[in-house]
Amino acid sequence: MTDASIYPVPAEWKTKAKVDAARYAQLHGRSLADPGGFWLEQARRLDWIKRPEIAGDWSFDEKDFHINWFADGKLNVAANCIDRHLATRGDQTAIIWEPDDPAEQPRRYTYAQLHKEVCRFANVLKAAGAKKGDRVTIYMPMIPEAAFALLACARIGAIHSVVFGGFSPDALAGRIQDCDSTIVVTADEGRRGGKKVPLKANVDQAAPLCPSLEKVVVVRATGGGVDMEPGRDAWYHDLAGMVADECPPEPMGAEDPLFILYTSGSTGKPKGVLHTSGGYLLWASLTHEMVFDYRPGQIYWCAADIGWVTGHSYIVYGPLANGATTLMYEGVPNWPSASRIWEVVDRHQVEILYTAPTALRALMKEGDDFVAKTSRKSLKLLGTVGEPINPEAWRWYHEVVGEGRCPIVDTWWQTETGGAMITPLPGAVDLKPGSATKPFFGIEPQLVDGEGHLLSGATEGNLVIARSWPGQMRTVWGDHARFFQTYFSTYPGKYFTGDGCRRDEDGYYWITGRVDDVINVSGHRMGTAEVESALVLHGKVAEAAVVGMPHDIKGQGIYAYVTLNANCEASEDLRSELKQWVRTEIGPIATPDAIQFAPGLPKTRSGKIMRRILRKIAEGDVSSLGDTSTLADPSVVDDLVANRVA
Ligand code: 6R9
Repeated sequence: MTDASIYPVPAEWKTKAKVDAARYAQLHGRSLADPGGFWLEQARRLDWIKRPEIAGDWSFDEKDFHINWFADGKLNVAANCIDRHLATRGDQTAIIWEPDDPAEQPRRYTYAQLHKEVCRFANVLKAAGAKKGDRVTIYMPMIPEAAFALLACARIGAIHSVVFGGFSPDALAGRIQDCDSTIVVTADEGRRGGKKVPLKANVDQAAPLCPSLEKVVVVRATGGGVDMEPGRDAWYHDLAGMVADECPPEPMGAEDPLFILYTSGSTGKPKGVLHTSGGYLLWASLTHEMVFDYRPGQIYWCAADIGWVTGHSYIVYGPLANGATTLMYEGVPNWPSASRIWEVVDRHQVEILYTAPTALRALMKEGDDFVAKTSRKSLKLLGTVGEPINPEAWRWYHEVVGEGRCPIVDTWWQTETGGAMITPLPGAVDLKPGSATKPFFGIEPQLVDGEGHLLSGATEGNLVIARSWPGQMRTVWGDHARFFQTYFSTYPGKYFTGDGCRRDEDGYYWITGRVDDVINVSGHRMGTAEVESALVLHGKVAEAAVVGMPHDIKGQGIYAYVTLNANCEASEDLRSELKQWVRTEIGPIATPDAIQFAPGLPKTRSGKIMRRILRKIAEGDVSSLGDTSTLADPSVVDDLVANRVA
């Protein structure tokens, strides 16, 4: 590591930041040495109905497997995000909403207005039959009502399950069925980059597949025409007109569920990651304040979608728990032009911007002029999340976007972790482009080899977390055995992240990417098995194997090897048809970038597909395929190499 690749904490951050290097060392040290004391103290940042007297109570061992935090505490998450701010900042803006189309006016909600909106939404859900513990699926565009819906669930103790608006009717149906949702909240249509997304029509397709579903509440967003099924469907505005705008928050145990969020894993079926109330909110709020050095009054923008965990923790729960002004953006980064993000920054005087490397790479490609013609003077801090950021994109973000003045917090975390885990604190840690740097308070990362041996010093291995933290997921909805199996059985006694990681001589962590069968496409997790299942559903496909391949913008692209049924012809038309097929089955983000027709796949004699070989071929690295002698038919490899899709 040369000095040129280290970006020291700027002088004014050293003195003004909430946490400097000495304080970080002290707090991190104490969080590990006295976790009970440390976390009970931190828990005071929340507004408890009953303050907890116990912090973590957990064991990762199979015999005694359990994870609880603040279990004797009682609180309501929505009251923490809204009610407790009313006395001090009722008239402060809580949410700024920036519409897809820049010609339209933004909307603003103060905390007092947010209170009314959320109470009304909560009463609508109650009127639709929702009770504490019921599951409510939220399939919404990025409009303020999406945030209201989350908070309304939290207010009445219903468990929300947000399904990304880009998912297909089938994917939506699977997620409604898995948790037996009784209510779906949706909108007539969504908008993204000037295009309409038929959300209600998708719900209509999914609904017949979902026996648990009783009510569909439809928010009017675009005014586009939709079919309403009498008895099942109701307009939000009709119901809202009939209910009060006061709704007492439901007292919840700290370990009562807050939400389910489905995420891809190594197997075909998405997992319902369950987060609970107290520990999750504490984690979202503490990390939001410390990682972004957030101060009341600052305009903060996390440019994620509410359909992903980043939107949950860093658009809604973390910022609102901290009384922040959080910006919600309906659109995409490159429409109507590649200046859009920077224009929104200027329009709202955004001080903190948090986005994904894939968006940065896409904008970087358009050239610096789109950035240079905007001011960006308001920006003080930049953040990234979702995938490893390549140093080139990091430097562009730092030099061109931030004009060298803004630290970049590269935050490594997962749906499962609830919030940031390995991340710089901007006043405390010198930055190295591409490294998520150091662990947050309470986090003890370790690197292990394939056999689970602990590796020390500068080294590379599999990233595990050696102890529980408050924001940790608590179970896979409906399948606790799968929770243990997925995360705690590979390296007994430790949480396995599924990521590979390098630690350098300064103790900095560098995430190298997934080591399981998950690929990271534009910061979105895709299980290769999910794409494979979708492909084999097609009548002409006998078998499919999917791997990641390097992609300039997306980070990783999807490369599919497809074996056709006997007497089916490979053709360009079939290739496009299969791409469209996967798009319809799962959603646009799962569309394969390359499809190679393969008469045979490389299998071991026991029938296991050797993905290592398929990955190498997809990467174009055919000189080092390694040992192929254990294959049942080594000759298939020559055919695969010869017919690689460039
Ligand atoms: C928050 C979120 C989690 C996976 C994770 C890792 C990758 C996320 C990263 C990063 C390198 C970062 N990842 N942040 N890799 N540096 N700063 O993205 O959650 O959608 O569950 O994805 O994303 O591979 O395991 P999720």
